[in-house]
Amino acid sequence: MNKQKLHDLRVFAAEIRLETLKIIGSRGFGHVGGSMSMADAMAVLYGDVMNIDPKNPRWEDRDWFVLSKGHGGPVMYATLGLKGYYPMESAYTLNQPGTDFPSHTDRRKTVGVDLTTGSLGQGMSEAVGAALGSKVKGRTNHVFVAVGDGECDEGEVWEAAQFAAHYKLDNLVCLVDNNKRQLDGAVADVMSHGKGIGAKFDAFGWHVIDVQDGNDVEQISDAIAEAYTVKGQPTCLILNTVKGKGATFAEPSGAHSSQPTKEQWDEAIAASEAQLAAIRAEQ
Ligand SMILES: Cc1ncc(C[n+]2csc(CCOP(=O)(O)OP(=O)(O)O)c2C)c(N)n1
Repeated sequence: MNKQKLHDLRVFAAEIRLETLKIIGSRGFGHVGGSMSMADAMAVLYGDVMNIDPKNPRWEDRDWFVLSKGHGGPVMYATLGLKGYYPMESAYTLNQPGTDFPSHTDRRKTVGVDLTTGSLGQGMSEAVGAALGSKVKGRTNHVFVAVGDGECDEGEVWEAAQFAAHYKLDNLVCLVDNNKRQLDGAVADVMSHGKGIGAKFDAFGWHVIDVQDGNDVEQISDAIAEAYTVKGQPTCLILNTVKGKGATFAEPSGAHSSQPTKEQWDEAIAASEAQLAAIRAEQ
């Protein structure tokens, strides 16, 4: 990747982090952990990879993105706002009565959200259906789906994975946000994954790419470029991420949801602004 593009994607990821904090901060509490771990993947998808048109969100031939771990809604709202799908301020009504920005993503409410999610596991099936539908219609687009490592406890994820491999859905890319934590603590303690989530996808017939640092935009980008070369199989990216990445009050503990004090919010937003300024100054 050329230096300018790398720089732009790192800036975009830092902008997404800052806006994610502001969006959740407007409500005072929410799923900071699993939103922040996804910021770099969102930057690569929406900043470079995906063929989309914010002015025409339902354009039929667009690439699709499904946030199966729908509780990460804020990172999606930050990304779509920065892409110009709506004025960012409208997302500062997160989860308030009458809002178009519920805590979990809803295609009927938020412009740019392709499919509704929140019940873990279901988004994976929805994405598989969208990918199959694209094939049936002869489209050349791609469908991306993000699942959590805790979400991979759901049997539905594996039914969908089996189906996707059977139907050779090489237009489908699954990103596993492998941040090692879920709601109740460490994934390894709550429900371990045997030889690993990647080994499972491999056994189900997927092409699997282990992205050592899932918070590195260049590594994510390289992995997606590889996914685009794979024929006859869906691809799974294991993104080894950090839960709460970049949120001063959440990263050390890897908390699932957070309700920090006003001072902690102010500190986190100031740190995130400083981080963005530092990345912008690099070149
Ligand atoms: C079917 C279902 N069961 C339980 C929940 C409640 N829930 C929301 S998030 C979560 C943990 C998810 O962990 P993970 O997929 O690792 O998410 P991340 O750490 O990336 O935020 C749970 C159990 C749910 N949303 N859906």
